Amino acid sequence: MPRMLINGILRDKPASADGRFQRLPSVFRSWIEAGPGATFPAASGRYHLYLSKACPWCHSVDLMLTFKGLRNAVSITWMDPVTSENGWIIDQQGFVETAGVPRDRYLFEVYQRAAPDFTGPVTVPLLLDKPSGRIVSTESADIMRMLDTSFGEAGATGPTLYPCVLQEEIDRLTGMIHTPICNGVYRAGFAASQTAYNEAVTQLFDALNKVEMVLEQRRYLAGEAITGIDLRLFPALVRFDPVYVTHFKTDRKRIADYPALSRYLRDTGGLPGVRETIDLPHIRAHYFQSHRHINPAGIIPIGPDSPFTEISSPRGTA
Ligand SMILES: N[C@@H](CCC(=O)N[C@@H](CS)C(=O)NCC(=O)O)C(=O)O
Repeated sequence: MPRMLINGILRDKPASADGRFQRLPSVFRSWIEAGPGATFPAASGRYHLYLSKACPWCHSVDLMLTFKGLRNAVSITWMDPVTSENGWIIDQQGFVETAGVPRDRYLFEVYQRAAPDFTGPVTVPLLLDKPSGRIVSTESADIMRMLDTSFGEAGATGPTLYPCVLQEEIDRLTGMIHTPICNGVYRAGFAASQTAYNEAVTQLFDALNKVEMVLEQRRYLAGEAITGIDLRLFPALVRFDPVYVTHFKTDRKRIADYPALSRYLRDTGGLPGVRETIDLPHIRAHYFQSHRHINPAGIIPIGPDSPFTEISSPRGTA
């Protein structure tokens, strides 16, 4: 049973009445700004991220760190692949002692310490301000934007991934991709009624068909150069054939059946530093073994060939 914090106490999440999966809105939405007067000023070494290699929203943030050259500017605590009765478990083996970051067992303890009366979901990604112990943000889109735009004086490299001239187009693409695809796979997979499933899966494939047409014309979503919206779509595509098709019943087509999306997945996956952000066995273990309400025996299916299986499939190590 999924859990959430209610007045600071971990409790079962109430089920939705109509069988539709609802992702609760992020509550922490403060902003890191460049310049001295800010409550949360941009600075190398000041902020900490709690991330999961399995979670697509975290993957987008991880990709932003890579593209902006910020891997050493922000410290990170990673989650274990499989979640528990108490939600996300902190990876103890990979835990790096960091000033201002107590060694917790579960992610919910971070929320309890920073906001003792918090009511809401216990989610990754989470951005922490180490000096104050406050949670800056739990919204991946905002975290990506902050890393992209506020860290210029704090070590970020490269051009913005949300350039002025493309903002309108990126916003249009975000509307086409975020709800129907990135979130749509979850709405299909966690639907508790046929109507809710049908609605989600129809919107999902309508959107994928549209994106396929965009990518027949363009190398990346917004043109010849990669932008932030690519960093949001890519994690969903990486997980699509190896996980979503079976686990979330999104089986009308695979990404492998779309020539332009397949080409894009391979090209983007081949960019410097991108492959290192993908741990397919970890991703597959997470989905198939954490969501026992839709996969009670926790069996990890053999999975298809995908551009990333050869480096990391459990089949390669069996
Ligand atoms: N709005 C958030 C959503 C994050 C989110 O839902 N993360 C999932 C992992 S993929 C999570 O932690 N779920 C745990 C839960 O809802 O209890 C974002 O984009 O940052």
